[in-house]
Amino acid sequence: MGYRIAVVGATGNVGREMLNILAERAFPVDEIAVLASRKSLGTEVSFGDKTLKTKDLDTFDFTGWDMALFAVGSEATKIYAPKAAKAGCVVIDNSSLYRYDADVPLIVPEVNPQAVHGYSKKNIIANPNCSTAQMVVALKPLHDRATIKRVVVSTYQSVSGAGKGGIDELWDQTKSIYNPTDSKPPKQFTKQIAFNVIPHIDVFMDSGETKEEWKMVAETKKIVDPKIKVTATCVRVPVFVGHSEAINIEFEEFLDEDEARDILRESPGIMVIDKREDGGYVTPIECVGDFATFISRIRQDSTIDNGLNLWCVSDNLRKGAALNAVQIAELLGRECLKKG
Ligand code: 11C
Repeated sequence: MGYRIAVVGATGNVGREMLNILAERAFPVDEIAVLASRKSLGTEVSFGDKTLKTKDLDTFDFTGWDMALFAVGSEATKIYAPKAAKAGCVVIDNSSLYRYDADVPLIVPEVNPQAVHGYSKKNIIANPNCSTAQMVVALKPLHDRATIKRVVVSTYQSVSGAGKGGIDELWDQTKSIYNPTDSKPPKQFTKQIAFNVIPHIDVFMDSGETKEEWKMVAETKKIVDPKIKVTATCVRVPVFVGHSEAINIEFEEFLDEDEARDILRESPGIMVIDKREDGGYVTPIECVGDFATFISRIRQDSTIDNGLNLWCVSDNLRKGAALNAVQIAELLGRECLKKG
């Protein structure tokens, strides 16, 4: 016996990946509803070898549905997630709307699976920001061994994090470099993204940091440990899919680089590719379509007593969004909503 699952925002990049991953992981589905806003109504999406037509989110009745994976912006989530939750359908939400709500668990299954039991307070579980998800997968096993005091992270985030508009803008600008008569002013990003990098993701806050940087701090504290100090610089780079992060970690105790490599190798959701030779590390293009978070360049930071540096790469549409949401659904099914 399986579940009745709704995917909300099924025509977007993340919604489509959710459907792919539900099929790839053979999630036990009895019935699936693919929902979208009116403007995408009737659009067809693939689910395994089936083609499904989207239904109208506005008129959909969530009663009798077990879980809804939401991949729409915060505004639509604000309207429809409470409706679904009230109808008894557990919402797994990819937007940032509920992440910082004390009554909503924020979950990365490899890190804080125990938090799933808190779902029933609001019938909502939040999925973290993509740049946080891959980082905490790497931090957690190291924190368990040597207690992390402080993290300094610089991100190199792909344009797909900004949705289809981001992908189109990089594609169009890249083409227009060779055909300048075709060039359009930037719309999605504040400056040219093709052949450039932009140290700005999401809105600016009073502190001078961006919301993306703030999210990495707040979400790491909620998921891993509120005592960990995090400082982030988030940068958009001209890569279509795959976020990369250079992470510097300061621990309470000494942790040798070889031991850290062994710990990470044994940890769930992680693939270590770390040869100290040309090409012995992972780049974002190599992680596209994969489930793992890849770790390379593990090395001691000799400028502090107990420090390590590492390079962390993952598919932001998968571990950073759709995969993590499906893993939460699997966890919820296993722990709380058992069938059969
Ligand atoms: C980006 N990380 O790369 C963002 C996208 O809070 O879920 C995801 C934003 C979020 O632009």
